[in-house]
Amino acid sequence: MRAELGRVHINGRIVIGEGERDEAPMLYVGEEVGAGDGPDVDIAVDPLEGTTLCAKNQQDAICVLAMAERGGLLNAPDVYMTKIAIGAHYPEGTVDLDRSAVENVRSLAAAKGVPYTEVTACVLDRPRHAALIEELRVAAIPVKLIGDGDIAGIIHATNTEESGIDIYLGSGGAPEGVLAAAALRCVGGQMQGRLILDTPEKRERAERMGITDPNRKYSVNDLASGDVLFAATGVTDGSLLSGVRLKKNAVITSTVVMRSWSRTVRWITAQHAR
Ligand code: VTB
Repeated sequence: MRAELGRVHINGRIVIGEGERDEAPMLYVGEEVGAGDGPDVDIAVDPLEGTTLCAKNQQDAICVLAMAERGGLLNAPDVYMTKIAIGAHYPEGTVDLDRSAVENVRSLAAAKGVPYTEVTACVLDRPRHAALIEELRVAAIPVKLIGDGDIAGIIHATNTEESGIDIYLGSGGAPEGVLAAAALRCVGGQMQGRLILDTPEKRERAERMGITDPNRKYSVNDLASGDVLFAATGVTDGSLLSGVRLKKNAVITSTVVMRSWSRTVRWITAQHAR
């Protein structure tokens, strides 16, 4: 990976990666990558988003990268982030993190012109979401629980016709929040996130990473700004991408590459000799 990145004409810096400086052998936060003779860019990676999904060969384990102009990606500490996301083409402010889940679903349903019991919410299946899931179910709102992988969950919320998901709700990793925001910059959609800094240690860690307001509500643009590129490759089969296929003499991969300025979405099936 290092050798390959070395040939890429960028002056890259990992801002979200495998760990703090020197604690991981490569792709660690602060590592410089690229040949150094191209544009100054910041890179966020999640080399295996959904390790448990991969271990169990379940849907939507992906390998993810986002790249932005220097300073374009929030240097998010590895803490939880409360997230809400919906697709494009809804009026700004249709949903808001400071409203209840049911209020948001009702508002989204009104904007979509359907009964709110026909709006499907995607939530990570975790004990910490018990109250949220209960609130939705009591209101008869369909809930799709996912075992892992909220980057894919958020992308699904922007692609309702294919995924059947209208809104993503709940908390997951903050780095995953930045990566999801990068994807939304390319495909459209609204998202808000707020870091959960519930201990002095987390607040200090965030402060060291330049976060001055611990209660800030981040928009898509606050999380990923300027020109942004997002790429994901399927590891296991999923609703987003096909997984890696091992053939006798080749490995087949399926990748999506998106760019914010052109809003192009490219689907690439690649054959790698082995
Ligand atoms: C979150 C989510 C990720 O792991 O980080 C989750 O953002 C971990 O949550 O998409 P828990 O600590 O509750 O297990 C993923 O689902 C996969 O990396």
